[in-house]
Amino acid sequence: MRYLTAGESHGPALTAVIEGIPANLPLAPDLINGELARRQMGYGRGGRMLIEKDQVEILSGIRNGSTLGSPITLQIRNRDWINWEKIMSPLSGAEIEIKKITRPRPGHADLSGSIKYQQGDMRNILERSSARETAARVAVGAIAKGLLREIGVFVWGHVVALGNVQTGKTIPDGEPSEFFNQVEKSPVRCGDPETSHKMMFAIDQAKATGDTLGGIFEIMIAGIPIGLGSHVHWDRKLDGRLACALMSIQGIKGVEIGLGFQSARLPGSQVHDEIGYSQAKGLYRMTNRAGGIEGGMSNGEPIVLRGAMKPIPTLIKPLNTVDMENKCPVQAQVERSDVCAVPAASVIGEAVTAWEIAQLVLEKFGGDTMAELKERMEEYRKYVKQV
Ligand code: EPS
Repeated sequence: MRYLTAGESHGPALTAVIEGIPANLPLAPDLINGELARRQMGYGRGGRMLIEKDQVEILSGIRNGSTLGSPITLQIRNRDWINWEKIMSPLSGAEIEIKKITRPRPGHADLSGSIKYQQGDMRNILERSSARETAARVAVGAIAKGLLREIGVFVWGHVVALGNVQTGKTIPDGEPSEFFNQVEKSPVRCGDPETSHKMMFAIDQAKATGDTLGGIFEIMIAGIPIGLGSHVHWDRKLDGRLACALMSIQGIKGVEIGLGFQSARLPGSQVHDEIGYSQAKGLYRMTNRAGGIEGGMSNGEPIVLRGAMKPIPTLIKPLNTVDMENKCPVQAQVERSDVCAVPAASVIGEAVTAWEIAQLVLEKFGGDTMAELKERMEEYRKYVKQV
């Protein structure tokens, strides 16, 4: 399985082409639109989210509500395009004078990108480095989530920290869906209502001072059988693949799995998960500090990952920079932007990890159709149970 996305933030549309989804996966546009709407929500977003109402158009690969096995093309139009048609025109000699962006924002792709691609106008970099691109990845991830649901795998995300406000509430063992119902109700996607309010207040404060806020989100993936990924080669390791997926989201600066960095500070006896066996459960772990991954493979426990997002680099009270026209000190470009996008990042985290898991499932079990995939997984699950 593979996919590509294309599109500029203020261009006509975002597009994704996906290859390798098995045939006969039921897929309604509403399933994708629901995920797109979740990504757009979140306290702390800027004016752009009032303009956009992301809706997917399916251009290929799905017929009568079901996948065909052929490449799937998804398109999400940018409603803001009508305000940018001239500035973003693909034609040369647009009649309006285009104001070049020459004051790179510290923390953004502006400076390195403009040097690397020899662009005098940094808009030619920021349009593609913008996190608008993640709308396409969430649409792709919605399909992966749909596939995983069919085989009993569920992916959830929530916010655990925003600036220096942290929630002490962790995902409960067993049935986490009630906890995640609470998360869906929170404007900052936090499972604890009291902390949600504190987080919203922190966003208000950052906004009032022209600043931005980062945070940490957590992803949980349940229902994965033992043995996804592999210990035998570096690029087949499940943890490596998931970390890469999360790190590829705009603004992510760190990834943890299970105890993560904390495991480096604790003795082995407080890090590793002891193994038990019962008739009812089969083999199981007494704790899940490894976050469901050992030796680059799933160990049957839920996978738990965290992503740390830096504060958005477009500040209303801008940082110091250099004007690339004359190398004089100036203040960075101020573009309309969000104050905080961590709640959205948790939805994007679900999407990119769901894609990676779906890909690994197909690598292990193969199948041109959903029926084949389900049958092979069922057989394997039976085998694991009787070990
Ligand atoms: C972004 C800047 C803002 C965000 C955008 C990401 O866009 P604009 O410059 O048009 O106001 O709103 O995010 C989205 C458009 C989105 O759909 O998430 C950036 O610089 O990364």
